[in-house]
Amino acid sequence: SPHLKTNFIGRNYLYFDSISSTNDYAKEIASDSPDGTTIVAEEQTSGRGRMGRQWVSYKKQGIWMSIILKPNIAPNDAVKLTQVAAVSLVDAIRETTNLTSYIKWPNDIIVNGKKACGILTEMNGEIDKINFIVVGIGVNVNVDSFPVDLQDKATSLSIEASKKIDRKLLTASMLNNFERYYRTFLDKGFFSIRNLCKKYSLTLGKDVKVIMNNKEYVGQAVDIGDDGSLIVAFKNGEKKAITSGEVSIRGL
Ligand code: BT5
Repeated sequence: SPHLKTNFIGRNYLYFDSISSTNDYAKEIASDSPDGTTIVAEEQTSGRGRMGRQWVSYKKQGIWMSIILKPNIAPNDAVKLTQVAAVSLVDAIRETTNLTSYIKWPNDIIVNGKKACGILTEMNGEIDKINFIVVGIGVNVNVDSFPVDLQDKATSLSIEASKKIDRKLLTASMLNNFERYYRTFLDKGFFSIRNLCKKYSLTLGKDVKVIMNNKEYVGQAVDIGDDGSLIVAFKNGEKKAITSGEVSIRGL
């Protein structure tokens, strides 16, 4: 694509008409693939979300892709790449559609209150060393209708913009932005994109429900930590940095 301005992200580009899951395939080939290898499929037959959830990936209606990365960072830092992908998506969506989107921490991109993209970051490595990371990105670009159970929480860019969106332009823009933010993150650390994460956040300032050890707690999201975590202030005055587990915005 002439629109791709990257040095290494997406330079090794593997394209499939149909695949089970680009993340699964990426994990299979990662050890033998160069840094930045990008896998794109027109359709996924077993697209996945987090915790074994399903990801609806209709043929030619979205961007279903995975990026293989081999950074020299601590395994704990892998989650920050979800935030790198999220800010890249918000910029790419604005550049190609003019739509304003927001990050629902940690991995959803929301347009007009509904989920338009999801990110699934997976890591392979040991306690002290990363072998590779796969950042999976699902964007509902031209999906025109969703399964009944998703209709009130999912949307597509074409539905929100009331017009078809060029998937190639959006993919290139996403990869261009991703490489830029990824380099900034590697060179300068997460704090260099933290302000953008805060600016684009839908979660900050909202009441959130946090599920920890099977118990539900209600608090207010007050900050994004310098490690990409969500800082939640609870009623008893305690503040906690949430790095994993489930956070849901009440009322969304
Ligand atoms: C995610 O999980 O949001 C991560 C989605 C990552 C998908 C990409 S596509 C390329 C790569 N290959 C894969 O196999 N996956 C990645 P989570 O936060 O767990 O959200 C999953 C939930 O979102 C589901 O349980 C549904 O409720 C909802 N959902 C499913 N498909 C959707 C869609 N197309 N659009 C919006 N919401 C959806």
